[in-house]
Amino acid sequence: MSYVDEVLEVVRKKNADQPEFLQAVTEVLDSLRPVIDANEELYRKNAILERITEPDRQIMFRVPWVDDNGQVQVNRGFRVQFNNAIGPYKGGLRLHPSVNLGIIKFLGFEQVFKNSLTTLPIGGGKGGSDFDPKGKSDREIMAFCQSFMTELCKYIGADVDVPAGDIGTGAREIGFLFGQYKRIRGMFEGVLTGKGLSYGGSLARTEATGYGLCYYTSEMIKCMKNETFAGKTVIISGSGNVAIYAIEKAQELGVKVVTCSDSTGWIYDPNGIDVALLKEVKEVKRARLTEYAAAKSTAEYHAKQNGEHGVWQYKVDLALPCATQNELDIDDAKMLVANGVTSVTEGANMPTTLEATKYLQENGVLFVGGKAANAGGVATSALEMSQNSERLSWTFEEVDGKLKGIMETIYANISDAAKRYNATVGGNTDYVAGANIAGFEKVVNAMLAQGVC
Ligand code: NDP
Ligand code: 2IT
Repeated sequence: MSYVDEVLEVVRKKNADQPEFLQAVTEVLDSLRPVIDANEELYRKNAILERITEPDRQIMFRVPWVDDNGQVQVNRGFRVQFNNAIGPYKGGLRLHPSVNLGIIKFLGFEQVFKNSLTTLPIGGGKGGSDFDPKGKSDREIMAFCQSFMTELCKYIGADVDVPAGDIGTGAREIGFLFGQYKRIRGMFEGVLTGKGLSYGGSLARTEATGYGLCYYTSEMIKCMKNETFAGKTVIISGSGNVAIYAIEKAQELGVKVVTCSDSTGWIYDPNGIDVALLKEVKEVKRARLTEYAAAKSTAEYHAKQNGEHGVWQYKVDLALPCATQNELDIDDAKMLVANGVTSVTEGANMPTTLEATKYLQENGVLFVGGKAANAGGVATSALEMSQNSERLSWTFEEVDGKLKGIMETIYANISDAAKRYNATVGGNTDYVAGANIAGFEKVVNAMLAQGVC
């Protein structure tokens, strides 16, 4: 049996109840086969694959807090510190009722490769809780965040582990978390990113993931197809941080975005999504998309029903999934291909199932996974860390310019890695393999140099 298959078998046995983690590991190890085969003896001797698939540590803790009725509530908190071979652990905190250890491990595992691709010195980690922020008052959110940080603060620090936002964790939550860290540890340091601008945040961090996704997509279609992003029509899913700023940048670049969605339904607007209205509904009112539809006569609102294709049913040029994992399945992929969609670039983490990914790639769709395409968010977090270290703030243009450069470099590096290993699929460069290989190479070199640890 090959080294990859041996390790996959062990990982599947040890983590049988964590389907998302197994999905992420299977995708990565499968695509690393050519690299592993070329270095099998060295990697086997050093147990590289066993070590890279096992987190350095997994922290789980009780988060008790008091709701507005005086009732004590209890949630489960997580921080998985996956790999710090190339820098302090870095990755977001997800607050969503679906969060469990397997979800946090999949996200932490992917973060290791993504952070390596950014070219910046950050290791991989992820955390969160099964706490549901929806419908909670600001006081309840603060109570939860303070309790969560009371435990988490024992394990993090500016040079140790630097959390940030993810689903359900935005500027408000980061503020409450930062305040509690500062209070308990007595230190004002860059322990979190995505901070407010008045206390160490970076300009352009809010926009970075969505903007970076557009910079990446634009660069790829320029290099691969000699086409411009401008003039294209696209579908975007989600209506949170990543989706909103992907829509904003796409429109700025002359692209028409005709959809957005949330967990209960989606909007189709053939005239293009009104991003100012979407921000008002989602960022200010924290309301549902029905409010968007009520305020916009050209928009159709569709309530989500199982078995429908949602935003994936429309005939457009490109698709940018920006909501959550496994939101694009094989039937959706078939519809995208039938509709002539030419590229799928992931703003979310693992939004496309393995089966759908394979189908898209084999049918000539340029497919780029989130590890590369959404790396602009964490890259800009690393730029926030740099600014905190030198106690300076860069201008929006400076940060945004660096972000654009990083996304173009990621494109070049993953294309180069794919070329070096002849990784092609469906007549295109295999960007999934390219990203995993390029991300892996840097981490593995650092692991080998640092000995058995
Ligand atoms: P937000 O919380 O701001 O928005 C999440 C969006 O996804 C909302 O529209 C939400 O709808 C929808 N969504 C969440 N869970 C589900 C679900 N189970 N089913 C259907 N829809 C769902 O999060 P972000 O925009 O920050 O994150 C979106 C994705 O991007 C995630 O995969 C995240 O891991 C990834 N990501 C985020 C980065 C960042 O910097 N924020 C960086 C890189 C990746 P609803 O409001 O109804 O729940
Ligand atoms: O998935 C991700 O890359 C993020 N949620 C951002 C992490 C970060 O540390 O900025």
